[in-house]
Amino acid sequence: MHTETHTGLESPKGVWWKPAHPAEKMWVTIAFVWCMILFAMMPLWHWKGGQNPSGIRRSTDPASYMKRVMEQAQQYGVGTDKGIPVVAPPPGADVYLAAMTFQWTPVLKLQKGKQYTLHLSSLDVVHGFGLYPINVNFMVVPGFDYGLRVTPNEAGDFRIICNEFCGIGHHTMVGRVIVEDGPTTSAAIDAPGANAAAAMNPALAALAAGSAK
Ligand SMILES: [Cu+2]
Repeated sequence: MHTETHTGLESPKGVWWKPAHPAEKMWVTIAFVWCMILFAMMPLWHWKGGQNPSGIRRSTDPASYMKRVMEQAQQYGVGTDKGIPVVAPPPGADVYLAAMTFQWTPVLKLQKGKQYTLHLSSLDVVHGFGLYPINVNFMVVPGFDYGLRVTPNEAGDFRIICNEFCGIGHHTMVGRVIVEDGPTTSAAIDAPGANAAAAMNPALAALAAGSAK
């Protein structure tokens, strides 16, 4: 039993020159082999994991991104939902979703089984796109436009939550994605047919208008 006491100033007697116990050698070998397996998994996950973003990313600024969101509301707007524009872009379209303290704009109506390019960007601080109750998470960063190729495989009324703490109203930052089985209708909207672009938050509309790019 090791009964000797020592302080941090006097180092304990070394034993490194004594041969290692076979069990210790065994554990070192297992740990090393495991390290090598994990090391090989990194590039393997990159190619085979299927978790990589689709690679569309470009830099942007809040004003020009908001301008795209506005244009989309003018083009594909189908109504409003609690004052937030609802857009129903056709399959294959580029869909622009903006995050800001403390809301997601616009509400998206998509069709099940069709592919879209979902663009995400923040107009202020870092937010997190979390699709509830499905496990989809993506960071939404100001100044960058991330385009993800998505194909909704389930119809339903989903909520987007923010999973990156962004301020006092973080917990109220809830967005909405409606996935319909078949062509989109105006159901489940407060004001079908209302001018979606006009419903845009005036401060945001001014931001987009001010960009003039
Ligand atoms: Cu947040």
